[in-house]
Amino acid sequence: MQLVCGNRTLDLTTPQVMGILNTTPDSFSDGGSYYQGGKLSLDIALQRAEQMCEEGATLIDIGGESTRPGAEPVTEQQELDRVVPLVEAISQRLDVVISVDTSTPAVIRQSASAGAGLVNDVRALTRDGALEAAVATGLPVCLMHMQGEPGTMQAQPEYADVVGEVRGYLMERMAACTAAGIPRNKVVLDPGFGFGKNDVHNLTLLRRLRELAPADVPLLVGMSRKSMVGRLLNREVGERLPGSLALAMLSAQRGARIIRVHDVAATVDVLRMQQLVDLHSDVSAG
Ligand code: YH5
Repeated sequence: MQLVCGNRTLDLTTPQVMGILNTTPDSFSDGGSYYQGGKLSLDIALQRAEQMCEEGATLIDIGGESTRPGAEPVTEQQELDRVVPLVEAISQRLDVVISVDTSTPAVIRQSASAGAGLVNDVRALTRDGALEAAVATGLPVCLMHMQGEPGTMQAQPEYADVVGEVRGYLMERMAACTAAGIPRNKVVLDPGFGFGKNDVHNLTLLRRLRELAPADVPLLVGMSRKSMVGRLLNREVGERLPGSLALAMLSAQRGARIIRVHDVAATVDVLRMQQLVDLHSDVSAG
């Protein structure tokens, strides 16, 4: 299974690691890591991107909007200022697929011009003009499920059938994309762990991950350092690596092709070990 991301092609036969590069000043998990004197430092962010590549990330996800409840809403110009220069700097220097975590049409268009290879939208291209912008780039898209809106989505998430509803939404958004001109082989689907889901919803979606997408459509998952790890294991945000690694392995085992994480080196090790076991568990190799 391959994904053509602009001028780079990802081989998804083995699970790939997407490193998170958060350019918001107020992120809960890695807040303001790349700020110096209150200003986003291109140099520091670039160094972090380089490090994640050396550690084995084949995608870098750049986000400029915080989806955490209570976060300051970001203007289009702010998002452009945070994301586009970084996309440009990374694409000129590093051999990696750049993913942009955005719902904003102008950010989609200008990131693509600056060298992005994937459009990652937690709103699954539902904003006015977003689908058209994505079509115009010719890039693959990651469509994520979310119940509600970022500010309030965790208040009271409810489903009659969480797997059926998430799958139904993802199939509907994929159909909207193919109808608009994005071919099926350029669609990635994501259940959106923690986006309008309680712990039982999240665990059910992980356990039944394979039911969420057709076998030929790759799944992306993101659980790294999220609150579900915090609640399930009673861990503060700085103590969530072991839980996050376990979730990375379990999702790869259940068919996830792209794993979105903060801790690239550790995740790459875990996935490599899993691959080695699979490789040597073949009956004929016994
Ligand atoms: C995702 O799952 N998530 S932003 C809270 C945390 C830690 C991390 C409380 N963008 C996803 O990473 N894109 C985000 O600790 C995403 N899938 C895709 N495709 C939230 C996030 C985070 C939130």
